[in-house]
Amino acid sequence: ENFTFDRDRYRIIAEHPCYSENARHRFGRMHLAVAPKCNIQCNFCVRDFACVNENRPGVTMEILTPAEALEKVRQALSDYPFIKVIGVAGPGDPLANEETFEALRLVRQEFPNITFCMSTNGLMLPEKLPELVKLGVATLTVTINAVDPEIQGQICEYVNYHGKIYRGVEGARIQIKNQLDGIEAAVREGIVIKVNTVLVPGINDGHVVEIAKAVREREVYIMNIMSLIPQGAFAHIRAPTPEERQATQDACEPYVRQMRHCRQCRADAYGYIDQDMSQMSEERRNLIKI
Ligand code: CLF
Ligand code: SF4
Repeated sequence: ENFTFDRDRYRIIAEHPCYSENARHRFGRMHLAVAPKCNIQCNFCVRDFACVNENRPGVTMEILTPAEALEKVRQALSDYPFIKVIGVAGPGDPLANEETFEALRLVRQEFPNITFCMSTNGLMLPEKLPELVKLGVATLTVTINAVDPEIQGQICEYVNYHGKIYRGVEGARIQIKNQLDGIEAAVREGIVIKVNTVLVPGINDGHVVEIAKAVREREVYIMNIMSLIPQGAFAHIRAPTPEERQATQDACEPYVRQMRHCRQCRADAYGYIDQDMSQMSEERRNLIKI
């Protein structure tokens, strides 16, 4: 039993372009932009764009219904069989949108073995985990920008938890607890966890190693430190330099494996992570068809 599980886990990681550096040129992913709503307000996020916790901000993208998402998956998996991962990464928070679950239910009925991935701010993770397990979500990203509520309170303006608004430090306490409890529970279910951290100079740059230590204790597989894209309430903060980002990654490496090849994909990106087909002409897309 354990052998099968380990073998599955090994294959899932080896074929995942974000979890495995070697997979990035061989295997692709497809994001389904089915999740427009968010339940928190990060200070670097401008609504109508995409969740900056995972995505590069772009022009407003088309939101798909679950049925449209299924059709897109059918087409893509038949034309581009190198796509091994179906993910939901916004443009809002996947767990705050019922359509996420509906879309994955539809896809799962037709593709029993495809890897499901998701990227979330973690606020609803403890509650939604049973549904994720049922759908067979294998890899999950939780964005943790601080494990100290005083710091997270400066990064997130408010969280909307069960219909109530909690501001600053108060909201941060709820979110951090749910992120860490949710990760522990997800790891117990065999889900392979990635933690994304947005590096915000002057706010969390001195604190990222503490995040790495906290996630190490919880058996997180890999950490992805991303550069702040200055906008919204953080428009006045500069982005970290590539050297600063690398130094932070190096400082965290002793605690948790570092992903260094993230492309900050769009919430509707598909194909290889280095070659987003959502931004290509049909002519170029056809050239890649198998
Ligand atoms: Fe998508 Fe994210 Fe899954 Fe990858 S992206 S939900 S873990 S399948 Fe990958 Fe893109 Fe970086 Fe994300 S390169 S933004 S880390
Ligand atoms: Fe924006 Fe993502 Fe933060 Fe929600 S979790 S406020 S979509 S950056």
